[in-house]
Amino acid sequence: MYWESDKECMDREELEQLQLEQLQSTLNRVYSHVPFYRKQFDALGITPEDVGSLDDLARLPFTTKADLRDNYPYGLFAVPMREVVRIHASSGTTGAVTVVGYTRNDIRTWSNLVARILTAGGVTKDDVVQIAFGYGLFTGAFGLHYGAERIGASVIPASSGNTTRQIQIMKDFKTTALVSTPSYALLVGETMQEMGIPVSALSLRYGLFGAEPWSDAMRQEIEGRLGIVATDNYGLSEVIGPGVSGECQERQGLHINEDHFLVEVIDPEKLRPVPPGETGELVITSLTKEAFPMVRYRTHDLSSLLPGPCPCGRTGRRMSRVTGRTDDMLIIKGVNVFPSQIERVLFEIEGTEPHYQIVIDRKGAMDEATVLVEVGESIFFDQMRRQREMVDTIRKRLAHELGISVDVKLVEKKTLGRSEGKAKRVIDNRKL
Ligand code: DLL
Repeated sequence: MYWESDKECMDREELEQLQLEQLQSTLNRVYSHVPFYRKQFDALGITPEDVGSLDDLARLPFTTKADLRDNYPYGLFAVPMREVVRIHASSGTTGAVTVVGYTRNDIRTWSNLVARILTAGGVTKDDVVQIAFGYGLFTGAFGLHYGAERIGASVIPASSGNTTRQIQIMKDFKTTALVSTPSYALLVGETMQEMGIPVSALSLRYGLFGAEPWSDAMRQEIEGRLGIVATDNYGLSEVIGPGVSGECQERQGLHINEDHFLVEVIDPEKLRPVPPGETGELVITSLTKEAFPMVRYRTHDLSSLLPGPCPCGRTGRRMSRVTGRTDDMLIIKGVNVFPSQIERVLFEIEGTEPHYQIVIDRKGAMDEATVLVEVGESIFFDQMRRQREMVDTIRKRLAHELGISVDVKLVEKKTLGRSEGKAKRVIDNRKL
């Protein structure tokens, strides 16, 4: 089943023609309305008219998270604010968040793209869809919510957390599709078991999961516990949010919405395309966005383009599941965290040494992060009260900075391993 079969099953040649036309109009739009892009293009002596084929895309400069930060908050918007009807944001490397905007048309496009992904995952207007993503600046909840409404499904905006209540709602409201991070879905399964609620007490049939990497082993575990068919969907705020790509029922890779996004896979060192089928960094150009167009955005996400057609009939190329990143961004409890954010907080707290380590574990379904911080002797051998106060201060400041709670442990000076080369700041014990 398709949401927009004319688009999702488009003839390749026709698709490429459409992509080229949309690319040209995107480039014209950014060149005339976003000084950042104009400057970038001018520096390379390129005008939008020079792009006569899709291959010419490779001549354009990349856009990075740092560019977004430098133009915080609205510098890369291509329309006046009066045309922006929604603003979302995601965390950034320096604590300065990345702000993204949508026109009314963008919201319509976004809803349609998410509707495609939900449909591919099995959802129809007869479904009751429970959204267990946090509603707020994060694109996950609103993106999936609007897509599910677009289909005509009954949407329950449950938001995240309060798992027992979440399960009660699922049972009483006869939820048929769960939308969340995969790790939260696993927690729901485990909590059901603790509550003594069998899967037969629920009406669940489908699960649509994304926003963090997960493995096939985890998929099987979730499917077994919840009695559902689970599909993966991918996206990022800078590009639109969820809705970039998603699996169909074949679950052999994620179909990219290629009539809205041009996807390249590059070698992150050489910055050149990798041979077809090889893994590299995804670089995405938006083709239809009005408020916040993106030209060659470096996602830092690792994936590959899969060869051959999919038995489902969709012609959009598929990408393999995103397994990791090329930078040091961590995803803890579904929230993007950069070690540099932690470092900055620690540097501001008197008495800490510039040595720390982040240990991430998965207890049951949930991520648990502990920050080990070296402190000077005067504190380490001091009274318990001062140590406790310090742990408390660090914990609060980190929660404020990162948006998630982490444990903090003080350790004696020179306890943490030193390395000759790059410091090993992160110990990730999760088997993703
Ligand atoms: O996580 C958008 C989203 C929400 C996608 C809900 C799917 C479902 P950000 O908060 O900007 O946006 O984080 C984007 O999360 O660059 C990836 O590193 C990671 N990510 C997103 N989806 C997947 C996935 C949303 N299916 C960053 N598999 C991206 C692996 C994912 N990683």
